[in-house]
Amino acid sequence: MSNFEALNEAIIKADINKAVEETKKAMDAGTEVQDILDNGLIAPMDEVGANFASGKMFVPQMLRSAKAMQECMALIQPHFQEQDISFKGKVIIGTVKGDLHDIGKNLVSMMMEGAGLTIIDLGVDIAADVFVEKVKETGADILAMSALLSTTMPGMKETIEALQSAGLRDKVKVMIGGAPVSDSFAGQIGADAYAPDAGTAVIEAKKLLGLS
Ligand code: B12
Repeated sequence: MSNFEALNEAIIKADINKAVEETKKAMDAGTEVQDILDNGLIAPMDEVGANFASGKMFVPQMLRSAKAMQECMALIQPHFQEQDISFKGKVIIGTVKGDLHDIGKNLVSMMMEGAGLTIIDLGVDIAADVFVEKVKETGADILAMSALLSTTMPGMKETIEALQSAGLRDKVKVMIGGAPVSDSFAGQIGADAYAPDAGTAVIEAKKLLGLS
């Protein structure tokens, strides 16, 4: 693992220029993009979350840190393209109703796209009926839902129930993720898969599509 101290600090302090400069430096030095992502960009967000939880940081600061992270993610995104794209599948992705967190969802989209899947990103604050309508309209293979708030997690269950009512549940695989979500929650609400991070999300998507 490389030393990401300066990059971590730039994300925590929301110094976008410095964060971008450090990301470029790491890329120029030939550091693995996965390493930059996991240890340079995602790791400091945990500290941002902890600072927020303990009252050391407020929403506008948290948002600026998130922006800094997103700018850096945009730089490394093109390098996630897999060389051996050997399968195709269509994935609808979105953050559930009432929830505006999209960094993790965007990361999952990015990785899945890099793995050769077609992504239909509905954005944030997506109601169950909108997910269902889009599944019907596009014939997607997978519906992927993200939730970062414990209060919005029930939106995942509602969506699965709405798929059932619309007679679409057996036509689409459902995968879920987000910090408060777990494998056991996935089991409870009848989702087909859960993944704790974007890399595992790609592995699980491939499994759901019968490709690995
Ligand atoms: C950035 C941030 C924000 C930003 C969001 C900006 C944006 N564009 O997304 C802003 C400032 C807007 C924000 C607002 C709020 N936030 Co906030 N936020 C965060 C923070 C610091 C980081 C989240 C993040 O982006 N992490 C980095 C990404 C890469 O990780 P991730 O989202 O977990 O995603 C990974 C996995 O979970 C997984 N994954 C994610 N989605 C999916 C989907 C699928 C299908 C799969 C398979 C996998 C998967 O893969 C991803 C990549 O590896 C977290 C703390 C934390 N460390 O999580 C708090 C946190 C989530 N927020 C929190 C809170 C309370 C709020 C607010 C209510 C604050 C307030 N009082 O206003 C509001 C809610 C607004 C709303 N309605 O959504 C709490 C939630 C507590 C809870 N359990 O309910 C947290 C945990 C902070 C805390 N410790 O208290 N927030």
